[in-house]
Amino acid sequence: MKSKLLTATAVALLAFAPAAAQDAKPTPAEAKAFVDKAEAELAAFNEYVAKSSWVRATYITEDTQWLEAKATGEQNELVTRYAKQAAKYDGVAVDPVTARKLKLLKLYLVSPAPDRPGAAAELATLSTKLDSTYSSGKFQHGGKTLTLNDAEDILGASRDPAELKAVWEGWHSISPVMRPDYAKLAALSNEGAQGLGFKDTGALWRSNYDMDPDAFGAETDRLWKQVEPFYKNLHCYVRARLNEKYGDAVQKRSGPIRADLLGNMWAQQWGNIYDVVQPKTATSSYNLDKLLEGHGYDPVKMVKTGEGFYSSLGLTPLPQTFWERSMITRPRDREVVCHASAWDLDDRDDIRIKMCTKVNADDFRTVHHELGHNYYQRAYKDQPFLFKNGANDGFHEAIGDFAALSATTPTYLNQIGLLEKVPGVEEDIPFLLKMALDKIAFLPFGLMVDRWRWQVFSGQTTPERYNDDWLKLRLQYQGLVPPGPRPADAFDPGAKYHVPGNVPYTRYFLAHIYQFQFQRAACRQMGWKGPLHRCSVYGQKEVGAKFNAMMEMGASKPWPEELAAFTGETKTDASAVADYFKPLNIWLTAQNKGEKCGW
Ligand code: X8Z
Ligand code: ZN
Repeated sequence: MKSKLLTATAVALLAFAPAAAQDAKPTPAEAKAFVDKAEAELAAFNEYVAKSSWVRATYITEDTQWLEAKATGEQNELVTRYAKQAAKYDGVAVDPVTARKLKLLKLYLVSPAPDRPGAAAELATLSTKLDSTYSSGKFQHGGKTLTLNDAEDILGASRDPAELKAVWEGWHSISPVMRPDYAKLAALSNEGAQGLGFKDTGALWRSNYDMDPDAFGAETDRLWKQVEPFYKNLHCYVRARLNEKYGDAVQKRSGPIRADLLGNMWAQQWGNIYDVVQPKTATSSYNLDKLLEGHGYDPVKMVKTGEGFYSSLGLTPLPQTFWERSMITRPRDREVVCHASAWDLDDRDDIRIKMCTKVNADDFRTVHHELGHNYYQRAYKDQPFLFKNGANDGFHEAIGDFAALSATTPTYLNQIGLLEKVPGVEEDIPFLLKMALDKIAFLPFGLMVDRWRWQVFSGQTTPERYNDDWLKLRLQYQGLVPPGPRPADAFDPGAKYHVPGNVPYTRYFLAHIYQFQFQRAACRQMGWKGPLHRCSVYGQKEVGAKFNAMMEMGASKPWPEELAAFTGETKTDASAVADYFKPLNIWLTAQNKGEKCGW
């Protein structure tokens, strides 16, 4: 979560900039001076925005919403002005650093506001309201009021199809109220993006990858084609096991899978139903949920363990303020944004996480994920302001996931005393199946969320079609259907955090590929000869140093160059995913013999 802002004085300065200079073509020196000034002002104001956002996210009230919206509205107005001014330097022969900064300035905002009075304030108010509505969403079930956290626990653990359906539908009842606001947000954001010269907000989002936005769209298609057969294999296998467990009346052996049976509210990670789909012949000797619980882990211990992993790579421990200022558990007496995030409040050392941590395997991974963001932020803190960011947003999401690939190996769990005995090769398939239920199952979801938003922004999906098109994409990419007919006012995309939260999602799709490229490269560097999934970089200081060197580059270079710095590769390449899961894909193909795969 990043946000940047400027002062009221800065608005005045920009608005009344002398007109004389406008005719003559600006010089490279003037371009550089402009960027320097923009960076200084954006940096100074950023702390104010970050703090108001932090307070709202950890204490949702009328007043904190007002404060955040005011701060982010001013920020949006000012950054948009700077982005427009940056266009004045198009075609000026500036140095490469200034050129990159001018480009990043135009791409800075997720949703730029239209350049007319009141528009930025309206956009900011809508954003804060949507995020807060989602975060305080509750529904009634079995005589109780449930939060998303409660509902997620049931979706993960219950094997009663009627209960799963009720809870799934219950959570999805919190979002219809958001639909008109979301439509307004999308329209304002599009108008703002067009004002900056983009076709629409989707094109703005796709312009963040050091290539033409259309080329980036095509790149995601290419990557999906690389992994789609594997997903279909997993889908087929899981569907057969669900059919065996629940029978034809609940889950047929052919066609799409019922989304509420997969252990997760959005069916984006399926690891929670491992017990339902586990191999009949090879069993897993441990369950990470139970190990954590059995060893008396609490949320702080989970985070300390995460820190320990990064320290083993030679990274400096988290600052004392991290422990004093982070929100690690859900406060009992106030509304907060529970969706996990990592923050950098002062663009230097004031890094924090905000999580409603539960002691389970999902959150064990999430802790490593969030800390990855924090270590990245700290690594690039000495970069100039506009380069204090990931090489691209997929990198930012992949850092912690890469760490978690090692931190969930049985070898590592054994090293930190959680697991008594490291299982032999006979448990490779169970382990890989668990991993695939999270990582491979995620891929089509990681893609479809923004496929939907790209369609919304391009105008292909109008508000009346919001839900139908969402369901169409869920079916097309994931092969899933809702547990029953949806009500006419349903707005299912609003029941996924990143839609009301206005956070682009393709980043996670990319991260699910990058993390395996990082893993493959790191394991090569340490001379690992065994299978990729058994490799752990725990304690590998040289790998850590090289990884940190990449992280320190921040957004200063095009991402292929940064990828090459660590991996030697310059392309996003799903062959690393195939390498990691190779034995499982072969195994799944054998299991699926005789099944009619696909939907
Ligand atoms: O939103 C997140 C992180 C914060 S950046 C917890 N993730 C995606 C999600 O929950 O939908 C991590 C995995 C995908
Ligand atoms: Zn993240």
